[in-house]
Amino acid sequence: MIDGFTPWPEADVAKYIESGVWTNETFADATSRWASRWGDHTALVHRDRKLTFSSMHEEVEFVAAGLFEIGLRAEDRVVLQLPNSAEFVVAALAMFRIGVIPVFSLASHRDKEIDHLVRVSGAIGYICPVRYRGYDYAELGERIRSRSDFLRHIILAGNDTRSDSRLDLPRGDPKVLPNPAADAASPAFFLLSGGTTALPKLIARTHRDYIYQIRTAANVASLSSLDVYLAALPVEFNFAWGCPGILGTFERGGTVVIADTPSPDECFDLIETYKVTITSVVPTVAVLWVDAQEWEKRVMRSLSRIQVGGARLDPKLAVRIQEVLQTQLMQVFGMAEGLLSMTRLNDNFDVIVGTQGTPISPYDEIVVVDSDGNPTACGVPGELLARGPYTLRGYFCAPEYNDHAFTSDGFLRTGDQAYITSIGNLVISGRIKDVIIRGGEKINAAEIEEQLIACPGVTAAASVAVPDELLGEIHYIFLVGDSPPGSIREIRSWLIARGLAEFKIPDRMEVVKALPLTSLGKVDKKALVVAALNPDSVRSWNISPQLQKDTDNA
Ligand code: OOB
Repeated sequence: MIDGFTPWPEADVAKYIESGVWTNETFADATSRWASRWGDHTALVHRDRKLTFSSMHEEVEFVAAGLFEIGLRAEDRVVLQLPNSAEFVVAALAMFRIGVIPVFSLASHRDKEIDHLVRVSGAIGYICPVRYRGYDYAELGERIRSRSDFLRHIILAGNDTRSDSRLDLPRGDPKVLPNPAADAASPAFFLLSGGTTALPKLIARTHRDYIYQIRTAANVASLSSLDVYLAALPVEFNFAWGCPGILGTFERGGTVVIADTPSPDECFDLIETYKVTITSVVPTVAVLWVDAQEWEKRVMRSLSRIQVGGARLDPKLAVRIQEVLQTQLMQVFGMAEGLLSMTRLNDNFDVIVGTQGTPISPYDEIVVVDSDGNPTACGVPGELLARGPYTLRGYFCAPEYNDHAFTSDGFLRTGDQAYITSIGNLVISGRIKDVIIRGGEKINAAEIEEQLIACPGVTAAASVAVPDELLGEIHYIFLVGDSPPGSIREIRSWLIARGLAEFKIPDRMEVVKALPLTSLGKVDKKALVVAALNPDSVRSWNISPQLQKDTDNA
């Protein structure tokens, strides 16, 4: 087992194995099982590329051999940064085949994030397109390699023409391949936490925990081989990858269609063309779809289910989704760390519209606790804790962080505020962790603040989530200093030059004299949100000490 991975305690391992929750199967086994069971049925469609289960399996073998010939071996880590494509899926399955562990980076990540992922995962390889949507990933790869002591292989998925759309993975002779190397208990891939520290923590997902997750989620979503799943969100997002998503669809012999973007234009065409039956989106995408459908009615009769999750879904929008898209809504609360809670297809209207359902597995354990760690009464909000057969027991290589991220009995502190309704459904009612969820993308406040404070002329900074009709939340920053940047454009250039991904750039900024503090001396972010929503309000904290005295004496 690789160093830095936290296994489940032995008693739980025995319990999950005896009960049949975990099996000995790896994703390498699953890929060949799918090919024998579903052979000529279409597995994967992206643009003009179509793979059956058999041809996908063959492709995986060729690419696994290509990666093996380059020198990648079991337990090596490789940062995988490919856009939505059949190649992403093939590359990931090929790595599972030889026991190499991909780290799922977001396509939007840049120097700062990739450097970090390489460092914490100990990656020796990085797979990226040569160029995509005008961005030169080949150059990014070179910069990353020049800064790393151990990153050896930059694997460009493309030829030298630097064309924007063509992705080619290395191929080799499958005869060189050893028998599948990994075992079911070992990590299959790494997801990134949207958590509370400045840079994302790594979440090792093992073969057996994730295979259990995709099967259980496929049951809850009633997937069968007749289903066609549209991967509208980024494929590296846990939601699209396996809740039940791409892998859950394969597991049931269904077809996966991959979209380049979640735009209604593109996705509605794909839904019509391929008779898509199920998809998953974040609330901001759902808004775009509903608006587009109201504007110009499209025939999407095949779409029988839509999963919505990743951020709070307004009940009014939940109603509109069902009415306008004429499909059954499933609310999903999920996290890369594991726990998935979903409304069920046969739940009543109020549950579907107003709650995030119940955990998908009878082996999931959830508790809501108050600030002293005691369980709250029904309907009373507190922090949601989770433990179970597909929820991690420790972040990768983060022993100190793990000490407070988990309770002494192994429950993950989710950082989400929730309550349980009288009939047992979960409602996410707020957030304790300092994260901005902008259009479904997670931005860590501490990471941005750290960057802003490094900016010349800035002495203090706060990054907050302000409610927004369209994006759910927008990213607002407050700066203090003698000569802070005067505009959001300057901030943008500063952050981009620091190598930060573009989605983390703040939407609005305000320069203030001081940041408000709570009685404990921490930055009072609630007061900042109120200030952001009421720009004309008089704020006592935004007055210099001298002025404050003068006001007091007046
Ligand atoms: C999904 O996963 P992550 O890891 O990107 O983000 C997890 C966080 C949660 O802790 C929570 O703060 C928020 O995203 N969240 C929701 C939510 N679903 C996720 N907040 C309110 N309501 C919801 N329904 O976002 C994710 C992973 C798998 C499936 C779906 C979403």
